[in-house]
Amino acid sequence: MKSQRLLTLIAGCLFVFAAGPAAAAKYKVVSVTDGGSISGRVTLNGPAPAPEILKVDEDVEACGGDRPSDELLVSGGGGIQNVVVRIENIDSGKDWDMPATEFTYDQKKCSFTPRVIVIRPNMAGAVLNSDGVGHNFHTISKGVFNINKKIQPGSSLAVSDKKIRKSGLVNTKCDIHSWMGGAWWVAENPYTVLSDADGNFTMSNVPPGKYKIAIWHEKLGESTQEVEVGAGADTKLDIVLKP
Ligand SMILES: [Cu+2]
Repeated sequence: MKSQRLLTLIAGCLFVFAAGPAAAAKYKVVSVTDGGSISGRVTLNGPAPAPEILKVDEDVEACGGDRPSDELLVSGGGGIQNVVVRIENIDSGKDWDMPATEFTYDQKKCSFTPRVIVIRPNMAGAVLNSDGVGHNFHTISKGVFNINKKIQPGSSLAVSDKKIRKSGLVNTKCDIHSWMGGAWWVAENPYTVLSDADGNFTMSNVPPGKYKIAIWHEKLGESTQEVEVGAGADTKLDIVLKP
């Protein structure tokens, strides 16, 4: 009886272990010889709305004063920063080319810096606190990375390479400073990029084929577009989002 229970326990552990990293291991790295690229720009349909002014009513001396929200950043030319553009239906392709080194996510003057990051699964990193006051780092996600922890002034929180196994969205906030907000996007495959300050993005070495491009922005939400990539060719993709 005792050994049977032990066997059941071992089987249970094996199952949990096998089910854990499977989600991130779905993508298969192969050599891409005739790859094309997808490049383009994310722009706003219409004039950029005036940013909301965030009221700083806690630790004003350390944090600085009221500030415009950086949730929606639109350049002079209408480009939108911090949009995650990714291929959704791809099982195999190029190797991961985003750095495997640690990511850092800082809290500076009581704002997340940078606000939005794209990381890969099983990536180690650190959440820093460069401020003279404590932050209570709090993440919300569908089982990707959930934590609720105080980080002392000048200290940091280490994220081990075993913590983030699933892909998807992680929203970040601070329970002490209500205006703080940001996001991590854990990539499902290396064809996952973040638009720059002028809304530009590019994906290289894409195997020829038809793809569904998924688009996500913290404030403007999600949408999809279809593209077809030809061998050795660049496919232009213009993405227009509604304010
Ligand atoms: Cu804080």
